[in-house]
Amino acid sequence: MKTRFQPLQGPGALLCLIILLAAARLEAATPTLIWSDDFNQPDNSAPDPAKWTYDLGDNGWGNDELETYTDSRDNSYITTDPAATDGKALVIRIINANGSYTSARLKTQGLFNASYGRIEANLRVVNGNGLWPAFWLLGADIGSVGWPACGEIDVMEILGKAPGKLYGTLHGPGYSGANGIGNTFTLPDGALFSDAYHVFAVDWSPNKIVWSVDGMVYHSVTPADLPAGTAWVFNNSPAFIILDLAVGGFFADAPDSSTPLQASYLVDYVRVYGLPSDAPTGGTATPAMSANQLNLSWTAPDLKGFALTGYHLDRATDSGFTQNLVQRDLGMATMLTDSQLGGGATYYYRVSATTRGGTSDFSAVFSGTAPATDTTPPPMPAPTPTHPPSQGGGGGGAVSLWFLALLSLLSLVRRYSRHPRESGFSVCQTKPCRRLVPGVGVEPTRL
Ligand SMILES: [Ca+2]
Repeated sequence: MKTRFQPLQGPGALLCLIILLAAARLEAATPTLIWSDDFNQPDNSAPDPAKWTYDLGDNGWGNDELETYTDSRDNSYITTDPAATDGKALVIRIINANGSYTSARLKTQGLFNASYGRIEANLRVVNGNGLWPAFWLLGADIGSVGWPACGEIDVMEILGKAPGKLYGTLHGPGYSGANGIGNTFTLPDGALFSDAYHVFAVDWSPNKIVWSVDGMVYHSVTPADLPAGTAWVFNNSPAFIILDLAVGGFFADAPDSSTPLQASYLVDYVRVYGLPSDAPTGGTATPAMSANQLNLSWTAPDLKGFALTGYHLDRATDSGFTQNLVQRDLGMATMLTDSQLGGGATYYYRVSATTRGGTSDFSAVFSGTAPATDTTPPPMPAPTPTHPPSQGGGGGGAVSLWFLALLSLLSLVRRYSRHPRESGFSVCQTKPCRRLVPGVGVEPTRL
């Protein structure tokens, strides 16, 4: 069970930290899986509608393509595939029916946007002249700024006429279409990407995007690689994922009689990992007014669009964090009191942020010396009561008044009990007695 540092509640808060002799454990900055689809639903079912939607139609898609995209199960469905890591895969199938092509283009637009991190997919592409499978990203702001200002990251494009060659390309304003900034990777020994699954990925970070296949980096772009005067539109600019199988057009060339009438592009999985954020800054450890306590604080880092889930704090009695190391996972507060420290001892701290995108690096080390004595000012003297205090605070005054009223009432009862004929109050026991309630003018109920 984990114990916790406690958020600072107030100057008098006494918040305890039990010192544990924890083994040294440096927290690595680990990417976190933040979105994925393994396409492991029952055979012939649709791709998860919570994750995928469709582009539909036959408008050529800016490339004079031939296919009509549909949301039919003829063109996209889940299948059993022993070659997939989990035995299940998404099929995107292109069908040639008398020269009319139907296919599918799935996208996460409006459902999920990727940002900094690793975006990867395990894919088995197709072989055939004119076919053009792809795995790519478009800036989520395409609706407002248009293309190519939204930015486009082509993680994988492979042409069916030469499926041993992979294209990775970046498109943006001033470097789009044929002027995109790309590179290629060709499998050795005549191997084809259509023969087996391969993992295609980009690692996207501020001012840098890196392309890889099966872990081998073959392309990288930074703002320094852009044409002069053009803008890098990939910082703080989330993008949605697209998987499609096109045919024909400017890039892929036309299909011919050798092109299969049906071809299946297989998607084992798509996974998105977040990158760690920057480290927290401005850490301080200042003596508290109470003995044996330090007040800690720091400043949240730039989270780069990832949601903060908390902080991780290390404390030790040496700056190398090898002596008396204590490690805690905290909430989202950036102030807390560390207590039950050794008076006069110096403690060293470092803090990292935990986000949906992973754990950040540690902050710079900060330290403080816990006070040995209590410097809390003496409490204010209690005011002298002007009348005897009553129990129960503010309600005590009311109790006292009721008590006095009851005594008065008993006194009246005793008085009138000795003179029943003089009373109009409660002693009309043998004959009717009329008495108006003052100010109301109605008769009371006769007893
Ligand atoms: Ca799968």
